[in-house]
Amino acid sequence: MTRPVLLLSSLHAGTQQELESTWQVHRYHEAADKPALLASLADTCEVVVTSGGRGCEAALMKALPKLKLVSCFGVGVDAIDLGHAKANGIAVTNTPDVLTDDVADLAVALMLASLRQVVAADRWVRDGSWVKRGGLPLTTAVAKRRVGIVGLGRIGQAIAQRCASFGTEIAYHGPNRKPVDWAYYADPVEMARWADVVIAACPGGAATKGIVSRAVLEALGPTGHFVNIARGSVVDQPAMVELLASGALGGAGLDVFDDEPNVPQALIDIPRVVLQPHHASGTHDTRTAMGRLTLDNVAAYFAGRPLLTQV
Ligand code: 8YV
Repeated sequence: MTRPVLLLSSLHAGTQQELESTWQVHRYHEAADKPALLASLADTCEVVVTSGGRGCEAALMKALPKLKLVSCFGVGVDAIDLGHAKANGIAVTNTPDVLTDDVADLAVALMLASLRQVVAADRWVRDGSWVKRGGLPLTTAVAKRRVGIVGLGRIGQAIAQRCASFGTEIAYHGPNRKPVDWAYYADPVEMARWADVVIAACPGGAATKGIVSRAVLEALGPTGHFVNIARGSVVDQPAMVELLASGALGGAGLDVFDDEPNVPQALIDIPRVVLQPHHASGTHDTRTAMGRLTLDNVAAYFAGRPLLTQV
């Protein structure tokens, strides 16, 4: 109870409750005078807890010279300055594996929703179009499609396995070829030329910024669909919006955006695009499991035990 922990953003309720009943938690995000809070913790605070979305910048780490651990509620650590952490002996932990199934499920749900227009079809029934106009305009079959996955890590592989069960052809792009039977494309544009659906499942950060470029989206074309459960930064969002609006890109299912929670009005205005509020891991089961890992890493650090995960 005596050890201070700096919390940078609100967390899954049960996780935050347990964190606050176990350690002396200071809520940075709610502090009126943030510099004063940091100054008051400078001599004592060894642990920061944050979310994938909030991350942790170098300036904040610098303000806490005793900092030894950043425990991240989320697998993606692109918003954490890993270079600064590494150079200063600050461990960074995350929550891999426990969210893989849910995130892969939502990727597939977005693919199905985009190809089969599940959300537009729901509106068709509710707004009386079925009665007034008859059946929904025809949509696109899933089984015959070619799916190209950008990033064949844990989540990308789980998406590929799910897609395989639908009978789609599968290929992937990433920095390295993997020991799998699926076709590898070193060039994402070439993969998009081959594919009907491109699914982004890679980490965010500098290495993947804009990897789904205008050229990738143009190669996917007017009958192609783009799904993003990775990070908004991995796609050229202005190009994506422009191509979707003009019909040069067929459809999209998006869980992540630049500048969340703000979504461009131009995207909201395209009814065939399926939009989600960055909640691929947002189930009771998975958020509880992510919280357990986040809490257990903090406890392991204070007890001097090995960390359970490390970036
Ligand atoms: C969470 C995520 O929404 O794990 C990640 O990288 O993007 C999501 O699971 C997020 O981290 C919670 O803030």
